[in-house]
Amino acid sequence: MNDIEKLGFDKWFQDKSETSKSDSFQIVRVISVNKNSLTVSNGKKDIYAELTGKFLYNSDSPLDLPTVGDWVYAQLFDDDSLAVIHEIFPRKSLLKRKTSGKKIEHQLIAANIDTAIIIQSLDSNYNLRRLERYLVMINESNITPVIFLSKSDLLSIEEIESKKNEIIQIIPDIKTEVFSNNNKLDIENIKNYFTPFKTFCLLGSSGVGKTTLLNNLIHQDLYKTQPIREKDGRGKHTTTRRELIVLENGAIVIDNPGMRELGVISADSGLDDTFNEIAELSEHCRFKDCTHTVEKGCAILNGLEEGMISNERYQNYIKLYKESLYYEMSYYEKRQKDKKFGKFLHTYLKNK
Ligand SMILES: Nc1nc2c(ncn2[C@@H]2O[C@H](COP(=O)(O)OP(=O)(O)OP(=O)(O)O)[C@@H](O)[C@H]2O)c(=O)[nH]1
Ligand SMILES: [Mg+2]
Ligand SMILES: [Zn+2]
Repeated sequence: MNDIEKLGFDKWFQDKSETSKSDSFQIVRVISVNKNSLTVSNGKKDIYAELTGKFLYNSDSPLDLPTVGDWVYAQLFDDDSLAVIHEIFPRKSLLKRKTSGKKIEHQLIAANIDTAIIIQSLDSNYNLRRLERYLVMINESNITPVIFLSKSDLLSIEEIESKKNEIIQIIPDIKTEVFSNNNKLDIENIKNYFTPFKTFCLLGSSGVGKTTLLNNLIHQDLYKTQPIREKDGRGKHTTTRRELIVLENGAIVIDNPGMRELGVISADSGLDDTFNEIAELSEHCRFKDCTHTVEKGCAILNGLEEGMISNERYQNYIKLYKESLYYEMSYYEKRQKDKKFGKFLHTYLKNK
């Protein structure tokens, strides 16, 4: 196995590499992104990197810029101490969120992730609706999600069981693991998730213990952690940049700053995957453009009535669905006549 294969450059990428480019450039991976500079790695060392002017000139969206986890074609100078990035390699997956505000833009979280680990602490951070939001974001991106519930040392066994069961009922097909960063055995168990040469990404609110877990995985207090605020139990946003590191077994892990909010979501497959029991029913709605709010013959409303889907799930689905439609509206502002949205808005406003 060569150096970049050890950094996660697998067959999928090999098949996408172009000989003309790999002859003139080196293939390196972005391991951290700061405001004005990047760090890349060729598997041997970390290299300070910059983008070519042409690159910047040609990018008109944040999606065109390299993010942590990206593979790029670069030229190396000065004894491999400076890299100039020419092009981003095709991405196997991309984790992004939409920032709300007047103009909707994307913020990139990480690229080429195999598994996203959503961490919630079992105390005040635990929240099923937020969990669903994370899942929608991950499911949009063709990445396998797993759920880690941290700080089990703060709760009784009964409390933990009941929370875990709540999740399993709603999200049965995603692996859910309970652990405490203070328990060595738990950490040993959690370690098994981190398979060599695959890329993992730690997601979750500030203060849930992402960096503490990372420090546990590398057996060193290398990265900064901080106690949560006493008055509201929230984290202090200790981690401020995304960074990729390689564990001793070869697994690749990206720590992330805790997210304040997940932003708006789009009505891509993510929503349907996360609410698949609802999405499946929607295929049986009488009308193709059913908004699932008032229609006669709506299979979802029927399912709700018959108790096939829970009211909580339904409410959250509709909320996210609305959000996603709103997002699409502002994105395609010129296409306001879009039938689906027009109808939705019409029925929605009428019934408000
Ligand atoms: N009791 C308990 N405390 C924990 C556990 N894991 C982490 N902590 C504590 O929670 C606080 C926050 O941990 P961090 O690892 O900094 O949290 P983070 O998720 O990296 O937060 P950001 O970097 O701000 O996104 C620290 O004081 C940790 O010691 C755990 O399993 N049990
Ligand atoms: Mg952190
Ligand atoms: Zn319907």
